[in-house]
Amino acid sequence: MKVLVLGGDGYLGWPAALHLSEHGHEVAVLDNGARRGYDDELGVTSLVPIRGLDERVAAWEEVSGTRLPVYHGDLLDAEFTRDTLAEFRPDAVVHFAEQRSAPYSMLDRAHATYTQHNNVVGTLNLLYAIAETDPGTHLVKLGTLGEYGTPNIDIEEGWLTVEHNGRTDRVLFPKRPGSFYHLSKVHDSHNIEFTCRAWGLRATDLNQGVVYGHHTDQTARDPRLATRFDYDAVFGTVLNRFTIQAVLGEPLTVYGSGGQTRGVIDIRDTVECVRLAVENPAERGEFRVFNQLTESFSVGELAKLVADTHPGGTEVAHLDNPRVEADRHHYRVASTGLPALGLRPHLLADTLITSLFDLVERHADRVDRSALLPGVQWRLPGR
Ligand code: NAD
Ligand code: USQ
Repeated sequence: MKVLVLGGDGYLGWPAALHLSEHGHEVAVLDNGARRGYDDELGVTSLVPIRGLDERVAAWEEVSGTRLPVYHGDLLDAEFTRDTLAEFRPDAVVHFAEQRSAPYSMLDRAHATYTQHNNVVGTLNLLYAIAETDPGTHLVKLGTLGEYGTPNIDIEEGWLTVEHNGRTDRVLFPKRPGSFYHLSKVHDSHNIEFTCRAWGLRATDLNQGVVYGHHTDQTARDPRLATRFDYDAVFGTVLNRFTIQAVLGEPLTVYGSGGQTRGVIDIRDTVECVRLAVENPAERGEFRVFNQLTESFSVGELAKLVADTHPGGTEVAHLDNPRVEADRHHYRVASTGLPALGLRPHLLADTLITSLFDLVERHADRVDRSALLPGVQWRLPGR
């Protein structure tokens, strides 16, 4: 299939593009470089050094013998987005290209509006581009498990059958997310569902949990193919951060009691889920939702796992939670769609954590320790 990967320079988009390419698909990537710009803005860098997009692509061509065309540009540029689809004519578009940090979206008004504008308008431009070039193109969109929040009922796979006053309907599962970033994903989901209903588009919304890990089979082949690995309190995700903190001898920063529970997934399963969704498209007019997680852990359990695996003594610190989130709650998430398509998950094991320790040790001198502590507050000042 011809697959266009949007956000193909990012933590997940890059390895997903290589995974699809390795599996025989004709892949092109699009990116506007925004993520590297946030690094400059925040004064941080990926723990693992990464090459520029064109250099990475050249390295992949050298290693695999496969070409990977690049489109440098912004989804906010509607004409560029439409022209790219018109030129490449993809069977599927995999959409990773959003501002994806919850703390970044909560920095202040400017970052909240930037996040929602970038994500919601970028996705709308893409929906129009698909409708205008080929409405049969399958959109595989990265959503997030955090769209649902932590309701006191089981979380179903996107849809919920509701009985009310003697009548029954199938409705989108009610959403109660925890940041302006997570809200942007909810708005996207509604816009995408509407275009499936109104225009007959076909889409798969992958409501993914927190990703951990670094290598995939493809990125491990050459250091020039490495994907980014964020450790700072704005872009670093929880398990990746805990492994880095353990190696540096810093306390693991558990926010609040650590009782908050999240779905998680290994980066190797992320890329495989994307392949499975691409190769098994939604029907025309269908808004299909998969919950993309393989296990659930509380933050406290993740900290304990890392502390127990690390050979040195590791301290676990409970910081005042900068976020507004429940830390005692029900959490049971349905996830049957991707296993039914053949997903065989990598479960979190101490071997993986140990390999992350090795990775961190090799690059520990690149860490700016001052970027480890959380600075972004969810609450209004003085409240
Ligand atoms: P990332 O920030 O590393 O990658 C996103 C890429 O999109 C970046 O390279 C950025 O430059 C690009 N981009 C952003 N806005 C763009 C625009 N307007 N036009 C063109 N390119 C643009 O993020 P990631 O961790 O790879 O996440 C990718 C997707 O997966 C995001 O949508 C995110 O919400 C979702 N997701 C990530 C995780 C996780 O733990 N990393 C978990 C669940 C869902
Ligand atoms: N947390 C800590 N200590 C830390 C970092 C995080 O206790 O040092 C806690 C947070 O309070 C939160 C949980 O760990 O309860 C997860 O935080 P995170 O920063 O790892 O992940 P989150 O902000 O939820 O966002 C990440 C990605 C985002 C994706 C989301 C999936 O950045 O793109 O959408 O995971 S989900 O959480 O399922 O919505």
